[in-house]
Amino acid sequence: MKRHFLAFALFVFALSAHAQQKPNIVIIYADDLGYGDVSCYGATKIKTPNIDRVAAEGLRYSNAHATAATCTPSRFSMLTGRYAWRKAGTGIAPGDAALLIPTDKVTLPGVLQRAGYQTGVVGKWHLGLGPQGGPDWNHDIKPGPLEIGFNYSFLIPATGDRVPCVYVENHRVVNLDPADPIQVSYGKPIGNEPTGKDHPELLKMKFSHGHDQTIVNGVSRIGYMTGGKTARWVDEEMADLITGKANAFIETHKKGPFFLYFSTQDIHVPRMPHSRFVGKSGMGPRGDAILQLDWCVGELMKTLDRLGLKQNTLVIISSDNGPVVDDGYQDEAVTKLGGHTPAGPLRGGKYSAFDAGTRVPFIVRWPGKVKTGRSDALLSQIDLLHSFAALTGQKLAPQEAPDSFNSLDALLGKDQTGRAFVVEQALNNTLSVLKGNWKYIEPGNGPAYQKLTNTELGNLPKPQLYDLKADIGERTNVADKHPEIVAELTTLLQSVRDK
Ligand code: NG6
Ligand code: CA
Repeated sequence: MKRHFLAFALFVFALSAHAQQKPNIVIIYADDLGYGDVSCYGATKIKTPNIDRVAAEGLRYSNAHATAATCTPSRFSMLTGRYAWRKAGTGIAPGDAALLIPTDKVTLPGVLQRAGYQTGVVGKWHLGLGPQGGPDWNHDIKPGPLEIGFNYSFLIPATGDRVPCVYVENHRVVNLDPADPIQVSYGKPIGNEPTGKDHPELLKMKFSHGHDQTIVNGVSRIGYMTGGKTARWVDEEMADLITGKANAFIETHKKGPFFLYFSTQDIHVPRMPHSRFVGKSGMGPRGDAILQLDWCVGELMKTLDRLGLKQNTLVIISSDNGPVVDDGYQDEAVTKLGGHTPAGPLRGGKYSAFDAGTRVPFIVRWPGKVKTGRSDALLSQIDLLHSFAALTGQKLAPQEAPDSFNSLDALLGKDQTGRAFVVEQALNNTLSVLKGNWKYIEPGNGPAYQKLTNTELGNLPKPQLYDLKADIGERTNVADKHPEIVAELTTLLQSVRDK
Protein backbone atom coordinates (compact mmCIF):
# COMPACT_ATOMS: atom_id res chain seq x y z
CA MET A 1 0.00 0.00 0.00
CA LYS A 2 2.74 2.36 1.10
CA ARG A 3 4.80 1.44 -1.95
CA HIS A 4 1.91 2.15 -4.24
CA PHE A 5 1.39 5.51 -2.68
CA LEU A 6 5.07 6.34 -3.10
CA ALA A 7 5.00 5.31 -6.75
CA PHE A 8 1.90 7.39 -7.31
CA ALA A 9 3.44 10.40 -5.58
CA LEU A 10 6.55 10.08 -7.73
CA PHE A 11 4.41 9.83 -10.84
CA VAL A 12 2.49 13.00 -9.94
CA PHE A 13 5.72 14.77 -9.12
CA ALA A 14 7.22 13.75 -12.47
CA LEU A 15 4.10 14.90 -14.28
CA SER A 16 4.05 18.30 -12.63
CA ALA A 17 7.78 18.73 -13.14
CA HIS A 18 7.24 17.98 -16.80
CA ALA A 19 4.35 20.40 -17.05
CA GLN A 20 6.50 23.08 -15.42
CA GLN A 21 9.55 22.54 -17.60
CA LYS A 22 9.07 25.77 -19.43
CA PRO A 23 9.68 28.70 -17.12
CA ASN A 24 7.17 31.47 -16.74
CA ILE A 25 8.54 34.75 -18.03
CA VAL A 26 7.85 38.17 -16.54
CA ILE A 27 9.28 41.31 -18.14
CA ILE A 28 8.94 44.37 -15.95
CA TYR A 29 9.53 47.22 -18.33
CA ALA A 30 9.96 50.63 -16.73
CA ASP A 31 9.54 53.84 -18.67
CA ASP A 32 12.45 56.32 -18.87
CA LEU A 33 14.32 54.68 -16.00
CA GLY A 34 17.99 55.62 -16.26
CA TYR A 35 21.15 53.57 -15.80
CA GLY A 36 21.83 55.39 -12.53
CA ASP A 37 18.28 55.59 -11.18
CA VAL A 38 18.26 52.50 -8.94
CA SER A 39 20.49 51.75 -5.99
CA CYS A 40 21.84 48.46 -7.33
CA TYR A 41 23.23 50.50 -10.24
CA GLY A 42 24.97 52.91 -7.93
CA ALA A 43 22.30 55.45 -6.96
CA THR A 44 22.96 56.65 -3.44
CA LYS A 45 20.30 59.35 -3.06
CA ILE A 46 17.46 56.88 -3.55
CA LYS A 47 16.89 53.33 -2.37
CA THR A 48 15.15 50.68 -4.45
CA PRO A 49 15.20 47.64 -2.14
CA ASN A 50 12.82 45.48 -4.15
CA ILE A 51 14.67 45.92 -7.43
CA ASP A 52 17.96 45.44 -5.58
CA ARG A 53 16.72 42.16 -4.11
CA VAL A 54 15.86 40.79 -7.54
CA ALA A 55 19.31 41.88 -8.71
CA ALA A 56 20.97 40.20 -5.72
CA GLU A 57 19.18 36.96 -6.54
CA GLY A 58 20.00 37.23 -10.21
CA LEU A 59 22.31 38.84 -12.73
CA ARG A 60 22.80 42.55 -13.15
CA TYR A 61 24.05 43.59 -16.58
CA SER A 62 26.37 46.53 -17.01
CA ASN A 63 26.15 46.74 -20.79
CA ALA A 64 22.56 45.96 -21.79
CA HIS A 65 20.68 48.17 -24.23
CA ALA A 66 17.21 49.17 -25.22
CA THR A 67 17.06 49.31 -29.01
CA ALA A 68 16.25 53.01 -29.15
CA ALA A 69 16.40 56.12 -26.99
CA THR A 70 12.64 56.63 -27.14
CA CYS A 71 9.69 54.45 -26.34
CA THR A 72 7.86 53.46 -29.51
CA PRO A 73 10.89 52.30 -31.54
CA SER A 74 12.34 50.52 -28.51
CA ARG A 75 9.17 48.57 -27.91
CA PHE A 76 8.56 47.94 -31.60
CA SER A 77 12.04 46.44 -31.92
CA MET A 78 11.76 44.34 -28.78
CA LEU A 79 8.38 42.89 -29.71
CA THR A 80 9.15 42.25 -33.41
CA GLY A 81 12.88 41.47 -33.47
CA ARG A 82 13.19 43.99 -36.27
CA TYR A 83 14.83 47.40 -36.00
CA ALA A 84 12.16 50.06 -35.90
CA TRP A 85 14.21 52.31 -38.18
CA ARG A 86 13.58 49.85 -41.01
CA LYS A 87 9.91 50.85 -40.99
CA ALA A 88 8.67 54.39 -41.48
CA GLY A 89 6.28 55.82 -38.90
CA THR A 90 7.68 54.00 -35.89
CA GLY A 91 8.91 57.12 -34.07
CA ILE A 92 7.17 58.38 -30.89
CA ALA A 93 3.55 57.54 -31.75
CA PRO A 94 0.62 59.91 -31.25
CA GLY A 95 -2.20 58.51 -29.13
CA ASP A 96 -4.44 57.90 -32.14
CA ALA A 97 -1.91 55.98 -34.25
CA ALA A 98 -2.93 52.74 -35.96
CA LEU A 99 -1.30 49.50 -34.79
CA LEU A 100 2.33 49.68 -35.90
CA ILE A 101 3.18 45.99 -35.53
CA PRO A 102 2.20 43.81 -38.48
CA THR A 103 -0.25 41.05 -37.58
CA ASP A 104 1.21 38.50 -39.99
CA LYS A 105 4.78 38.37 -38.68
CA VAL A 106 6.45 36.66 -35.78
CA THR A 107 6.42 38.57 -32.48
CA LEU A 108 7.84 38.05 -29.02
CA PRO A 109 4.48 37.15 -27.44
CA GLY A 110 3.57 35.14 -30.55
CA VAL A 111 6.66 32.97 -30.21
CA LEU A 112 5.75 32.19 -26.62
CA GLN A 113 2.11 31.62 -27.48
CA ARG A 114 3.27 29.12 -30.07
CA ALA A 115 5.18 27.36 -27.28
CA GLY A 116 2.01 26.97 -25.23
CA TYR A 117 2.31 30.08 -23.05
CA GLN A 118 -0.57 32.21 -21.87
CA THR A 119 0.59 35.69 -22.80
CA GLY A 120 -0.48 38.99 -21.29
CA VAL A 121 0.44 42.66 -21.51
CA VAL A 122 -0.48 45.06 -18.75
CA GLY A 123 0.40 48.76 -18.84
CA LYS A 124 1.81 51.17 -21.36
CA TRP A 125 1.44 50.14 -24.99
CA HIS A 126 2.41 53.10 -27.23
CA LEU A 127 2.51 51.00 -30.40
CA GLY A 128 -0.74 52.20 -31.94
CA LEU A 129 -4.09 50.45 -32.03
CA GLY A 130 -6.69 49.74 -34.66
CA PRO A 131 -6.67 49.83 -38.45
CA GLN A 132 -5.22 52.47 -40.76
CA GLY A 133 -6.73 55.75 -39.73
CA GLY A 134 -6.55 54.79 -36.06
CA PRO A 135 -8.95 53.23 -33.60
CA ASP A 136 -12.63 53.83 -32.97
CA TRP A 137 -12.52 54.17 -29.21
CA ASN A 138 -16.25 53.47 -28.85
CA HIS A 139 -16.38 50.01 -30.39
CA ASP A 140 -14.03 47.07 -30.79
CA ILE A 141 -10.49 48.41 -30.86
CA LYS A 142 -8.55 46.10 -33.10
CA PRO A 143 -6.11 45.02 -34.33
CA GLY A 144 -4.06 45.39 -31.18
CA PRO A 145 -2.14 43.16 -28.77
CA LEU A 146 -4.61 40.27 -29.12
CA GLU A 147 -3.92 40.18 -32.84
CA ILE A 148 -0.14 39.99 -32.43
CA GLY A 149 0.22 37.17 -29.92
CA PHE A 150 -1.18 38.29 -26.58
CA ASN A 151 -4.07 36.39 -24.98
CA TYR A 152 -4.86 39.24 -22.62
CA SER A 153 -4.26 42.97 -22.57
CA PHE A 154 -4.95 45.81 -20.17
CA LEU A 155 -3.53 48.96 -21.65
CA ILE A 156 -2.63 52.54 -21.19
CA PRO A 157 -3.07 53.00 -24.96
CA ALA A 158 -0.17 55.41 -25.57
CA THR A 159 1.51 57.24 -22.68
CA GLY A 160 0.35 58.83 -19.46
CA ASP A 161 0.71 62.26 -21.03
CA ARG A 162 -1.28 61.50 -24.20
CA VAL A 163 -5.02 61.29 -24.73
CA PRO A 164 -7.22 59.31 -24.56
CA CYS A 165 -6.69 58.95 -20.80
CA VAL A 166 -8.63 55.71 -20.52
CA TYR A 167 -7.75 52.03 -20.13
CA VAL A 168 -8.36 49.52 -22.87
CA GLU A 169 -8.95 45.93 -21.77
CA ASN A 170 -8.75 43.47 -24.64
CA HIS A 171 -10.84 45.17 -27.33
CA ARG A 172 -12.76 47.67 -25.25
CA VAL A 173 -12.37 50.90 -23.31
CA VAL A 174 -13.00 50.09 -19.63
CA ASN A 175 -16.07 51.70 -18.00
CA LEU A 176 -17.15 53.53 -21.13
CA ASP A 177 -20.66 54.94 -21.09
CA PRO A 178 -21.99 54.52 -24.65
CA ALA A 179 -24.03 57.70 -24.15
CA ASP A 180 -20.78 59.67 -23.75
CA PRO A 181 -18.60 58.56 -26.65
CA ILE A 182 -14.89 59.34 -26.83
CA GLN A 183 -13.41 61.50 -29.54
CA VAL A 184 -9.72 62.16 -29.88
CA SER A 185 -7.81 64.64 -32.01
CA TYR A 186 -4.12 65.24 -32.52
CA GLY A 187 -4.82 68.09 -34.90
CA LYS A 188 -7.52 70.65 -34.38
CA PRO A 189 -9.09 71.10 -30.95
CA ILE A 190 -12.33 69.18 -30.44
CA GLY A 191 -15.04 69.50 -27.82
CA ASN A 192 -15.20 72.34 -25.37
CA GLU A 193 -13.29 71.02 -22.40
CA PRO A 194 -10.68 73.32 -20.92
CA THR A 195 -7.10 73.10 -22.07
CA GLY A 196 -3.95 73.74 -20.09
CA LYS A 197 -3.08 76.54 -22.46
CA ASP A 198 -6.29 78.51 -21.81
CA HIS A 199 -6.89 77.50 -18.21
CA PRO A 200 -3.60 77.04 -16.38
CA GLU A 201 -5.42 77.94 -13.16
CA LEU A 202 -7.20 74.56 -13.31
CA LEU A 203 -3.98 72.55 -13.26
CA LYS A 204 -2.63 70.61 -10.31
CA MET A 205 0.50 69.83 -12.32
CA LYS A 206 1.65 72.64 -14.61
CA PHE A 207 3.36 71.98 -17.93
CA SER A 208 6.82 73.29 -18.71
CA HIS A 209 6.72 72.65 -22.45
CA GLY A 210 4.13 71.03 -24.72
CA HIS A 211 1.41 69.22 -22.75
CA ASP A 212 -1.01 72.16 -22.85
CA GLN A 213 -4.07 70.56 -24.45
CA THR A 214 -7.10 68.81 -22.88
CA ILE A 215 -7.07 68.71 -19.09
CA VAL A 216 -7.78 65.32 -17.55
CA ASN A 217 -7.54 64.83 -13.78
CA GLY A 218 -6.03 68.30 -13.36
CA VAL A 219 -3.21 67.58 -15.80
CA SER A 220 -3.09 68.94 -19.33
CA ARG A 221 -2.04 66.41 -21.94
CA ILE A 222 -0.77 66.02 -25.47
CA GLY A 223 -3.84 65.88 -27.72
CA TYR A 224 -7.49 66.76 -27.37
CA MET A 225 -10.21 64.48 -26.12
CA THR A 226 -13.87 64.77 -25.35
CA GLY A 227 -16.35 62.29 -23.85
CA GLY A 228 -15.58 59.09 -21.98
CA LYS A 229 -15.98 60.84 -18.61
CA THR A 230 -16.71 57.66 -16.65
CA ALA A 231 -13.77 55.89 -18.24
CA ARG A 232 -11.03 58.40 -17.49
CA TRP A 233 -8.13 57.32 -15.37
CA VAL A 234 -6.84 58.85 -12.17
CA ASP A 235 -3.07 59.00 -12.51
CA GLU A 236 -2.49 58.57 -8.78
CA GLU A 237 -4.31 55.20 -8.88
CA MET A 238 -2.62 53.89 -11.99
CA ALA A 239 0.24 51.96 -10.39
CA ASP A 240 -2.06 50.19 -7.91
CA LEU A 241 -4.52 49.37 -10.64
CA ILE A 242 -2.09 47.92 -13.16
CA THR A 243 -0.17 46.05 -10.46
CA GLY A 244 -3.46 44.47 -9.43
CA LYS A 245 -4.18 43.48 -13.04
CA ALA A 246 -0.69 42.01 -13.40
CA ASN A 247 -1.04 40.03 -10.16
CA ALA A 248 -4.45 38.78 -11.26
CA PHE A 249 -2.96 37.61 -14.56
CA ILE A 250 -0.26 35.66 -12.71
CA GLU A 251 -2.80 34.18 -10.34
CA THR A 252 -5.12 33.11 -13.18
CA HIS A 253 -2.30 31.42 -15.06
CA LYS A 254 -0.33 30.10 -12.12
CA LYS A 255 -0.33 26.59 -13.59
CA GLY A 256 1.84 28.09 -16.31
CA PRO A 257 3.60 28.55 -18.43
CA PHE A 258 2.77 32.23 -18.76
CA PHE A 259 4.43 35.31 -20.16
CA LEU A 260 3.64 38.67 -18.62
CA TYR A 261 4.83 41.91 -20.17
CA PHE A 262 4.29 44.38 -17.34
CA SER A 263 4.90 47.78 -18.76
CA THR A 264 4.73 50.39 -16.03
CA GLN A 265 4.06 54.06 -16.65
CA ASP A 266 6.67 54.94 -14.05
CA ILE A 267 8.76 57.02 -14.24
CA HIS A 268 7.41 58.77 -17.35
CA VAL A 269 5.65 62.13 -17.09
CA PRO A 270 3.25 63.11 -15.70
CA ARG A 271 4.81 61.78 -12.52
CA MET A 272 1.78 61.47 -10.28
CA PRO A 273 2.44 58.67 -7.83
CA HIS A 274 -0.04 57.55 -5.18
CA SER A 275 -0.17 59.78 -2.09
CA ARG A 276 1.64 57.16 -0.01
CA PHE A 277 4.81 57.84 -2.05
CA VAL A 278 4.46 61.61 -2.22
CA GLY A 279 7.37 63.36 -0.56
CA LYS A 280 9.05 60.08 0.38
CA SER A 281 12.11 60.34 -1.84
CA GLY A 282 12.97 63.96 -1.11
CA MET A 283 13.50 64.33 -4.86
CA GLY A 284 9.99 65.39 -5.81
CA PRO A 285 7.64 63.39 -8.03
CA ARG A 286 10.41 61.87 -10.17
CA GLY A 287 12.05 60.25 -7.15
CA ASP A 288 8.68 59.35 -5.65
CA ALA A 289 7.77 57.61 -8.92
CA ILE A 290 10.97 55.55 -8.65
CA LEU A 291 9.82 54.44 -5.18
CA GLN A 292 6.44 53.55 -6.63
CA LEU A 293 8.06 51.53 -9.40
CA ASP A 294 10.11 49.70 -6.80
CA TRP A 295 6.94 48.97 -4.86
CA CYS A 296 5.30 47.48 -7.99
CA VAL A 297 8.29 45.19 -8.43
CA GLY A 298 7.96 44.10 -4.79
CA GLU A 299 4.25 43.34 -5.19
CA LEU A 300 4.81 41.16 -8.25
CA MET A 301 7.63 39.30 -6.53
CA LYS A 302 5.39 38.70 -3.50
CA THR A 303 2.79 37.15 -5.76
CA LEU A 304 5.35 34.83 -7.33
CA ASP A 305 6.54 33.84 -3.85
CA ARG A 306 3.05 33.27 -2.52
CA LEU A 307 2.12 31.04 -5.45
CA GLY A 308 5.36 29.09 -5.23
CA LEU A 309 6.42 30.30 -8.66
CA LYS A 310 9.70 31.99 -7.85
CA GLN A 311 11.91 29.08 -8.83
CA ASN A 312 10.32 28.53 -12.18
CA THR A 313 9.91 32.12 -13.28
CA LEU A 314 12.43 34.05 -15.28
CA VAL A 315 12.10 37.71 -14.29
CA ILE A 316 13.59 40.57 -16.27
CA ILE A 317 13.60 44.18 -15.10
CA SER A 318 14.62 46.84 -17.58
CA SER A 319 13.66 50.17 -19.15
CA ASP A 320 12.56 51.32 -22.60
CA ASN A 321 15.07 54.17 -22.83
CA GLY A 322 17.30 56.35 -20.72
CA PRO A 323 16.44 59.10 -18.27
CA VAL A 324 15.12 62.62 -18.69
CA VAL A 325 14.61 65.09 -15.89
CA ASP A 326 12.29 67.82 -17.24
CA ASP A 327 10.15 66.08 -19.87
CA GLY A 328 7.45 68.71 -20.05
CA TYR A 329 5.92 69.28 -16.61
CA GLN A 330 6.94 71.53 -13.71
CA ASP A 331 7.39 68.66 -11.29
CA GLU A 332 10.48 69.88 -9.43
CA ALA A 333 12.55 67.12 -11.00
CA VAL A 334 15.33 69.60 -11.80
CA THR A 335 15.28 71.64 -8.60
CA LYS A 336 15.09 68.62 -6.29
CA LEU A 337 17.58 66.39 -8.06
CA GLY A 338 19.99 67.04 -5.19
CA GLY A 339 23.08 65.48 -6.71
CA HIS A 340 21.32 62.36 -8.00
CA THR A 341 22.69 61.26 -11.39
CA PRO A 342 19.91 59.53 -13.37
CA ALA A 343 22.33 58.35 -16.07
CA GLY A 344 25.06 57.25 -13.68
CA PRO A 345 28.44 57.79 -15.34
CA LEU A 346 26.98 57.92 -18.85
CA ARG A 347 26.53 60.92 -21.15
CA GLY A 348 23.22 62.03 -22.66
CA GLY A 349 19.83 60.59 -21.74
CA LYS A 350 16.48 59.80 -23.28
CA TYR A 351 16.46 60.91 -26.97
CA SER A 352 20.27 60.85 -27.15
CA ALA A 353 22.82 59.05 -29.30
CA PHE A 354 25.17 59.06 -26.35
CA ASP A 355 25.06 55.88 -24.33
CA ALA A 356 22.63 57.03 -21.64
CA GLY A 357 19.97 56.96 -24.38
CA THR A 358 19.87 53.19 -24.55
CA ARG A 359 22.13 51.68 -21.91
CA VAL A 360 19.66 50.87 -19.16
CA PRO A 361 19.35 48.75 -16.05
CA PHE A 362 18.84 45.13 -17.01
CA ILE A 363 18.36 42.44 -14.40
CA VAL A 364 17.59 38.76 -14.96
CA ARG A 365 16.54 36.41 -12.18
CA TRP A 366 15.80 32.71 -12.53
CA PRO A 367 16.86 30.98 -9.33
CA GLY A 368 19.19 28.08 -9.90
CA LYS A 369 19.26 28.65 -13.66
CA VAL A 370 20.74 32.11 -14.07
CA LYS A 371 24.02 32.82 -12.35
CA THR A 372 24.04 35.54 -9.74
CA GLY A 373 26.27 38.60 -9.72
CA ARG A 374 27.17 40.98 -12.49
CA SER A 375 27.57 40.39 -16.19
CA ASP A 376 29.43 42.67 -18.58
CA ALA A 377 28.10 40.81 -21.62
CA LEU A 378 26.85 43.06 -24.39
CA LEU A 379 23.11 42.60 -24.63
CA SER A 380 20.25 44.09 -26.63
CA GLN A 381 16.57 43.85 -25.84
CA ILE A 382 15.95 43.09 -29.50
CA ASP A 383 17.41 39.63 -28.81
CA LEU A 384 14.75 38.61 -26.32
CA LEU A 385 12.53 37.29 -29.10
CA HIS A 386 15.11 34.94 -30.56
CA SER A 387 16.46 33.99 -27.14
CA PHE A 388 13.00 33.02 -25.89
CA ALA A 389 12.41 31.06 -29.07
CA ALA A 390 15.60 29.13 -28.25
CA LEU A 391 14.58 28.74 -24.62
CA THR A 392 11.30 27.16 -25.69
CA GLY A 393 12.91 24.95 -28.32
CA GLN A 394 11.76 26.78 -31.44
CA LYS A 395 13.62 27.53 -34.62
CA LEU A 396 13.08 30.76 -36.52
CA ALA A 397 13.43 31.09 -40.28
CA PRO A 398 16.11 33.65 -41.29
CA GLN A 399 13.54 36.19 -42.44
CA GLU A 400 11.67 35.98 -39.14
CA ALA A 401 12.71 38.61 -36.58
CA PRO A 402 15.74 39.36 -38.78
CA ASP A 403 17.58 41.58 -36.30
CA SER A 404 17.08 39.40 -33.24
CA PHE A 405 19.95 37.05 -32.32
CA ASN A 406 19.92 34.15 -29.96
CA SER A 407 21.63 35.60 -26.87
CA LEU A 408 20.25 32.98 -24.50
CA ASP A 409 23.65 32.01 -23.12
CA ALA A 410 24.44 35.62 -22.28
CA LEU A 411 20.98 36.00 -20.77
CA LEU A 412 21.53 33.00 -18.52
CA GLY A 413 24.99 34.17 -17.52
CA LYS A 414 26.79 31.33 -19.29
CA ASP A 415 28.43 33.65 -21.79
CA GLN A 416 30.18 36.77 -20.54
CA THR A 417 30.74 38.28 -24.01
CA GLY A 418 27.31 38.52 -25.53
CA ARG A 419 26.53 40.09 -28.87
CA ALA A 420 29.24 41.08 -31.33
CA PHE A 421 27.81 44.59 -31.55
CA VAL A 422 24.77 46.67 -30.69
CA VAL A 423 23.04 49.27 -32.86
CA GLU A 424 21.46 52.20 -31.01
CA GLN A 425 18.78 54.49 -32.44
CA ALA A 426 18.45 58.06 -31.18
CA LEU A 427 15.74 60.63 -31.75
CA ASN A 428 16.15 61.95 -35.34
CA ASN A 429 17.14 58.37 -36.21
CA THR A 430 20.86 58.88 -35.78
CA LEU A 431 22.40 55.41 -35.45
CA SER A 432 25.38 54.38 -33.36
CA VAL A 433 27.30 51.13 -33.07
CA LEU A 434 28.85 49.75 -29.94
CA LYS A 435 31.44 47.06 -30.50
CA GLY A 436 34.03 45.96 -27.96
CA ASN A 437 35.35 49.09 -26.30
CA TRP A 438 34.32 51.29 -29.17
CA LYS A 439 31.28 53.43 -29.65
CA TYR A 440 30.75 55.01 -33.05
CA ILE A 441 28.11 57.67 -33.68
CA GLU A 442 27.41 58.30 -37.35
CA PRO A 443 27.62 61.91 -38.57
CA GLY A 444 24.30 63.69 -38.66
CA ASN A 445 22.79 67.10 -39.06
CA GLY A 446 20.39 66.82 -36.15
CA PRO A 447 20.74 69.23 -33.24
CA ALA A 448 23.55 68.60 -30.77
CA TYR A 449 21.46 69.77 -27.88
CA GLN A 450 17.75 69.78 -26.97
CA LYS A 451 17.20 72.79 -24.81
CA LEU A 452 13.73 72.04 -23.43
CA THR A 453 14.79 68.75 -21.86
CA ASN A 454 18.42 69.77 -21.36
CA THR A 455 19.62 66.74 -23.30
CA GLU A 456 22.88 66.37 -25.20
CA LEU A 457 21.53 64.56 -28.25
CA GLY A 458 24.96 63.53 -29.48
CA ASN A 459 24.53 64.66 -33.09
CA LEU A 460 27.56 66.08 -34.87
CA PRO A 461 28.18 66.58 -38.61
CA LYS A 462 31.37 64.51 -38.36
CA PRO A 463 31.97 60.95 -37.16
CA GLN A 464 32.38 60.39 -33.44
CA LEU A 465 34.32 57.58 -31.85
CA TYR A 466 34.68 56.98 -28.14
CA ASP A 467 36.78 54.48 -26.28
CA LEU A 468 34.28 53.39 -23.67
CA LYS A 469 36.86 51.49 -21.68
CA ALA A 470 38.88 54.61 -20.98
CA ASP A 471 36.03 57.09 -21.41
CA ILE A 472 32.63 55.70 -20.42
CA GLY A 473 31.31 59.28 -20.34
CA GLU A 474 32.05 59.78 -24.09
CA ARG A 475 34.00 63.00 -23.50
CA THR A 476 36.85 62.66 -25.98
CA ASN A 477 36.10 62.07 -29.64
CA VAL A 478 39.00 59.95 -30.93
CA ALA A 479 37.68 59.46 -34.47
CA ASP A 480 40.67 61.32 -35.98
CA LYS A 481 43.14 59.09 -34.15
CA HIS A 482 41.57 55.82 -35.29
CA PRO A 483 40.35 56.22 -38.87
CA GLU A 484 40.58 52.44 -39.42
CA ILE A 485 38.09 51.77 -36.61
CA VAL A 486 35.78 54.50 -37.89
CA ALA A 487 35.93 52.84 -41.31
CA GLU A 488 35.26 49.38 -39.87
CA LEU A 489 32.27 50.53 -37.86
CA THR A 490 30.89 52.63 -40.72
CA THR A 491 30.99 49.53 -42.92
CA LEU A 492 29.42 47.42 -40.20
CA LEU A 493 26.57 49.90 -39.76
CA GLN A 494 26.07 50.04 -43.52
CA SER A 495 25.88 46.25 -43.71
CA VAL A 496 23.22 46.19 -41.01
CA ARG A 497 21.31 48.92 -42.87
CA ASP A 498 21.53 47.01 -46.14
CA LYS A 499 20.43 43.70 -44.66
C1 NG6 B 1 7.72 63.90 -26.38
C2 NG6 B 1 7.02 64.57 -25.20
C3 NG6 B 1 7.52 63.90 -23.94
C4 NG6 B 1 7.29 62.41 -24.00
C5 NG6 B 1 7.92 61.84 -25.24
C6 NG6 B 1 7.65 60.39 -25.44
C7 NG6 B 1 6.49 66.95 -25.57
C8 NG6 B 1 6.99 68.35 -25.51
N1 NG6 B 1 7.34 66.00 -25.17
O1 NG6 B 1 7.27 64.43 -27.56
O2 NG6 B 1 6.90 64.45 -22.82
O3 NG6 B 1 5.91 62.14 -23.99
O4 NG6 B 1 7.43 62.51 -26.38
O5 NG6 B 1 8.23 59.65 -24.44
O6 NG6 B 1 5.38 66.71 -25.96
S1 NG6 B 1 8.40 58.11 -24.66
O7 NG6 B 1 9.11 57.63 -23.50
O8 NG6 B 1 7.06 57.58 -24.75
O9 NG6 B 1 9.17 57.94 -25.87
CA1 CA C 1 10.10 55.85 -22.47
